[in-house]
Amino acid sequence: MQLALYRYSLPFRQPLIFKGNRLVNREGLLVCINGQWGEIASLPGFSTETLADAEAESLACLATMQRGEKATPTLPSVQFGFDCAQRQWPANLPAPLPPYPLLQGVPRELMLGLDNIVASWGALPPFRLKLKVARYAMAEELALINQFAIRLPTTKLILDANGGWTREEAQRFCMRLPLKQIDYLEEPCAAFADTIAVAEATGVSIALDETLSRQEEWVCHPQIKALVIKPTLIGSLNACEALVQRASDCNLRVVISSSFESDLGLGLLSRLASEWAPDEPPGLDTGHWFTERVATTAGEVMTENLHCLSKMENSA
Ligand code: OSB
Ligand code: MG
Repeated sequence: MQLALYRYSLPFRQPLIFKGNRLVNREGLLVCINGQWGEIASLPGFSTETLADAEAESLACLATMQRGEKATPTLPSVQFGFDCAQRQWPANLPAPLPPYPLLQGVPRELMLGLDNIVASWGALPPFRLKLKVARYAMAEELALINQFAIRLPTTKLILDANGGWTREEAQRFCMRLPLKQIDYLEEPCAAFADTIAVAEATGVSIALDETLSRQEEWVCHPQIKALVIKPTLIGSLNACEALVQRASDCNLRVVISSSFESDLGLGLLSRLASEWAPDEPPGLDTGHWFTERVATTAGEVMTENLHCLSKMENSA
């Protein structure tokens, strides 16, 4: 058995802010078990564990496996990495759908760049487009959304508030949305009960994201339209599959979404998306924030660019 753990650090094109954490580089781990890779990349602001926690648990799990015993990680990012590295991947997955575009930035600047953005798509604008909300002045965010709705009449917008509003703020915002062009709004409020109250008061469709990774209780509701599944935050592939099953039971769409993993992690997530949600464009448009890769375009991991934390081989 061959076991190895590496650490990567990939610079972002521009610093990104995750729930108040300003990140210049994305740091994570890559685990290799008998030639098969997994990625362990807890995300500051979103993961409950730190990268140091994940590294310590990963090394302990590798030592357990080295002794010929079964490792059972407990931290979500470590579970995801070890599960991917040991999974029997299906041989004939459908070709992955391209991710829907994610536009991030200051509304006023996005508004100034709108002509260029629209022109870059030419005659074929995307079916869906995601914008972050609850970050800047409400009037500016609404102005941008309304401009997109007018300029791209065939595009549906996905909005994501990351739980940033009170019930009243969310209601004020949603009353002024062009609802016909809103696909869904992710997590308007921090509490599930507030999110449902906003949906009922305004008619907006909802998707759950943080509610799932925080493992909060939730119930099906006619206005919940989709589950956004971030495997790095959910953890084991079994737990992800249970959510896919629950979505199917409630007739909800499943959107597999990134937590800003490297190109390697994005490739794994893309394969999971084509298996679990073959008809749904995934939320994986985060790779363009990186200026470097961990693997070649052919999928060969460039270990010479990584920091090796452990490398072991035994006869088992
Ligand atoms: O808010 O959904 C989020 C990435 C990291 C942390 C949180 C989020 C995201 C994304 C990923 O938005 C892209 C997507 O879901 O479309
Ligand atoms: Mg989200």
